[in-house]
Amino acid sequence: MQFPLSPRNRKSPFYEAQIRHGMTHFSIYNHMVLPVSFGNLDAEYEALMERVSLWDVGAERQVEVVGPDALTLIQYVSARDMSDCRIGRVRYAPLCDNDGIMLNDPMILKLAEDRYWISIADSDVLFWCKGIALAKGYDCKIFEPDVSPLAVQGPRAEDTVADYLGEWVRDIPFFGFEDIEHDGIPMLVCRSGWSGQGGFELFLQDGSRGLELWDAVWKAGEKYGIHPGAPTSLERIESGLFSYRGDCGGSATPLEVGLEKYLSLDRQDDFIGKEALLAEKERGSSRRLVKVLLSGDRMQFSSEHPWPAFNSEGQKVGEVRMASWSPLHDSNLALALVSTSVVGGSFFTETPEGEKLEATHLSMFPE
Ligand code: THG
Repeated sequence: MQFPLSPRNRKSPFYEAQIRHGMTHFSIYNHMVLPVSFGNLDAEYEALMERVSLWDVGAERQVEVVGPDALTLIQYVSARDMSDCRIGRVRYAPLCDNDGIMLNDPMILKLAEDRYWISIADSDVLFWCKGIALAKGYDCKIFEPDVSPLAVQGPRAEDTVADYLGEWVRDIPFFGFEDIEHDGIPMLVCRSGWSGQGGFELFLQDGSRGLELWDAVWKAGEKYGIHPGAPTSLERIESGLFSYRGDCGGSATPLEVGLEKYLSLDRQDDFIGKEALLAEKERGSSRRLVKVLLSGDRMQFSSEHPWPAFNSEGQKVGEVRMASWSPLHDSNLALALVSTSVVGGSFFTETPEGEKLEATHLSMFPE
């Protein structure tokens, strides 16, 4: 099977560097190419855990909201209170529809009192926000700016970025950022990234400088053993980072997938989904995302399809969403969205090849 890329599948400003480093696997994210692997998942995992890994995450698009009603729009679409967020800080903030179903789980960056970037996961938040602003008559501009994040992750990420940009970056707090220009390249330097190993994201603000930025970070990271990589489905499950669509298929609420601590349900002001989420919290969720160990042989890449989950009586109780081999647990590790009736116990799943596997409870996600 081939996957012919076309101009519809946008490439990031770092794309040529991915080809140069021998990218072997990619995915499509926000209609763009998102690198997945350079052919050796073990080496990529090791570089992330022990050294430093450089990721083209340009597919994490920004939705810029600017103008007098920018905060009003942000507050209405975000289930997390952003009203007391300071300039230069980021919050992880689920967006929901009126039924409380999560539409995206972006990071929201506050650039100025009247200017925000919604750094999105894989769904069309631009259209959602434009539609809401139009219907509500909000006075703000909503567009996709020329911004592409490059992630530097791993225990030597800070040394790498400090060698490139200066020692001052060590003082940037988690989910804090600075808007700078370095050697004429405009970028926002943020301590963030979709791994539990620490690091930075450089939000490039001029797509024509992508390869220059990639090469400069690469050069700084060489003495720390920098390696080309990508967000890994394995490490992020181990670290408890949620993947919108991957973990829920676009039909779950943030309460079901363990994101309650990122919701501000006691807010005075209204936001989309508030009533539904409060009602769900009151009656208790009927499903929950859990981390489980899966029996069976070592899997290579993460599973392609969700697999059905069954209880011991053979009744369907949900889905195994993502499964991957975990060196940390020396077992296959999976995330499953299942009925609360089996949460905490074991259940079964069946692969497309007809193999029956047992799932043993490890923890609630994201703990
Ligand atoms: N970087 C940028 N944009 C993004 C992502 C990113 N957009 C899409 C996707 N990732 C959004 N999802 C997440 C999920 C988790 C985190 C960040 C983005 C995260 N969570 C921390 C945790 O759970 O420990 C901290 C959350 C907090 O304390 O507020 O970092 O990676 N640019």
